[in-house]
Amino acid sequence: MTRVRVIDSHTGGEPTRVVVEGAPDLGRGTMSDRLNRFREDYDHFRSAVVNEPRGSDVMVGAVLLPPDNPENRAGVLYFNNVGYLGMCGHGTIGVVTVMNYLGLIEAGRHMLETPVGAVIATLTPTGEVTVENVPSYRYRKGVECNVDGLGLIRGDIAWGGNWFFLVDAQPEILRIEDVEHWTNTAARIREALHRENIRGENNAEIDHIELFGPSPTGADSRNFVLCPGMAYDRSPCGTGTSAKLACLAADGKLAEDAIWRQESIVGSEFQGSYRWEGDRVRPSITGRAYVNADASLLLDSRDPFCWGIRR
Ligand code: PYC
Repeated sequence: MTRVRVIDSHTGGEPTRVVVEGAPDLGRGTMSDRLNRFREDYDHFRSAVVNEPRGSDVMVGAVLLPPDNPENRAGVLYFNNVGYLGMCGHGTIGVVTVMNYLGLIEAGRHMLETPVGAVIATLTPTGEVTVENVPSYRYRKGVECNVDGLGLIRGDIAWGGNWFFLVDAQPEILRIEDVEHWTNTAARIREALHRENIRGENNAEIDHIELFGPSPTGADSRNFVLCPGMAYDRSPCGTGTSAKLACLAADGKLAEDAIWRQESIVGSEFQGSYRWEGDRVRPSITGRAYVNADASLLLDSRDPFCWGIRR
């Protein structure tokens, strides 16, 4: 029986399960080297932590690791029900909140390494976390694709630590009551991108679809984000909000340092802003997480579903 200590939290309704003890030894090196090792040799561990019967499709996992550069506070790898994420904004807010819960960090600025670059997280004494994300940019504007049942639609391709296709769904209001409809719509958009071979820079797969509508509560916008494994993000999605900020900046629709209030389909909110860095933007995303479990997962090799139900 193997014991894995995890601390669960949620950020705006979106769960993060942080593995703090019992993760496989991924050796040393950059987070991207360690991610390759994780993917190649320990993918069953990813599935055991986040998939049913211990987890669920919506669970995002994180492994806390010693940093490659000792000047940074920690390294972190993010994963979900079907694979791995380059960065995760709601997850970083969760990780920082968990590190504080464990007494590993106090309020202040903390540099964390991810496979796609270092991010700086600032924790306030009241528990708010601001993540200065990796440089983000719009790659292509107004890309057309032909979607089953919708016809020709247009969207922007942008990087915010993951690849996004951003579609304006105005004037539709994205209501939680219609979540199956929006899941289905976003899934068909993703299928169309695959069918038409529409990709991010360097042929990267666009695995997140982000729809935008008006906010019913006075935020600047409400979004719906379909994640790679068909779960939708309950939070406004930190990397998705970063991609949105990059598009707003590129269109001259939001000034540097101005606050963008991004609401999710469940009504939770992140505040975003950006600074130009060359031809990219450095997004800052603010939100908060709550710790809701401190537990041990038990991995029993006699259990036929010890390594989770995989898709
Ligand atoms: O907050 O960046 C994010 C995120 C990505 C996938 C789920 N949440």
